[in-house]
Amino acid sequence: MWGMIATWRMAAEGITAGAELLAAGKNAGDAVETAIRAVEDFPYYRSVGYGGLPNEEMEVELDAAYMDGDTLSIGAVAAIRDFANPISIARRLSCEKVNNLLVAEGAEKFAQKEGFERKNMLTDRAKAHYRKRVKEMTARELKPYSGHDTVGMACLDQDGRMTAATSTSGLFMKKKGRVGDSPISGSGFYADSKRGAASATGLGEDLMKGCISYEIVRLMGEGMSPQDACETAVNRLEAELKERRGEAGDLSVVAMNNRGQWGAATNIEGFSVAVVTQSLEPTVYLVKRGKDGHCTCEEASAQWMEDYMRTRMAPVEE
Ligand code: SD4
Repeated sequence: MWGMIATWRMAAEGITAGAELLAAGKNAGDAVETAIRAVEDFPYYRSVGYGGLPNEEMEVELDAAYMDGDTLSIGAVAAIRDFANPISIARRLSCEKVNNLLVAEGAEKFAQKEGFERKNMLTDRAKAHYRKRVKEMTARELKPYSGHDTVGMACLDQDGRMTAATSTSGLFMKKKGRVGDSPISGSGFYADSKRGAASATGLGEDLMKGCISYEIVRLMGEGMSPQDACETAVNRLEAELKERRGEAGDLSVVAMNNRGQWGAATNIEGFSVAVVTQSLEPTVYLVKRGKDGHCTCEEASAQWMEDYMRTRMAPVEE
């Protein structure tokens, strides 16, 4: 069995490319890197890679991570600027014995030395979004950009190896130097080939309070299905946050176990996931949470898919 699950519809083309590798017997590392690079390279996805939304100072600072579930090796970069594919730099760092998580100039220096492609990641479109937001901003409340955000994936190859990976420009208008959950092990991602892999998207500050990706993998290790593990982790963390702090931010997660079963959960409206397995063509699902806290995945309609692309590519009205 092989498979991949990713946060948000934007990952559909990426997992399709990754699935070709998995079907051909390639490893979960190559598949997940290929899949994430496809999202990073597509300029109309506003919260990942090229075209990602800038921070308060109008700079695009990117976070990314990679984890190998066989060796538990982790590599990550945070607040890196001007490199085309942060995921590839993160994966390269996972091969090091130490210095696995590098930030800002340190990450850029490493990437430069290793010959990774430099690129100005700030597009005119992202600048237009920035100017629009500056005009609109009345309250200084930071929220995940609505519609589609961090890409996070869990992947299983034919040899039973699992990987997890993330890539994001983080929260729109974040402070320079702010780091979210995405490059932080156990929060934005976790993979253990003996149990499963998980990844998260939403408000990093809250996802980190529950180490949510590790928690999901832990629950799968105790015998829960990926779906139950995702729901349990989201519902418990949300309840704890509400009890202790009066509110909870956006929490959305995906997971796959080492048999290729998958699950997704969310506490928001409009969360979508992209899934492919040996027995399932690449498919986009909308994740809906019922009143009882259970989440169901409904296949996105052709109309929904069309509307999605149209709104993504529509001119930015300033
Ligand atoms: C972060 N979790 O930097 C990311 C952003 C995100 O949906 O996923 N937005 O906090």
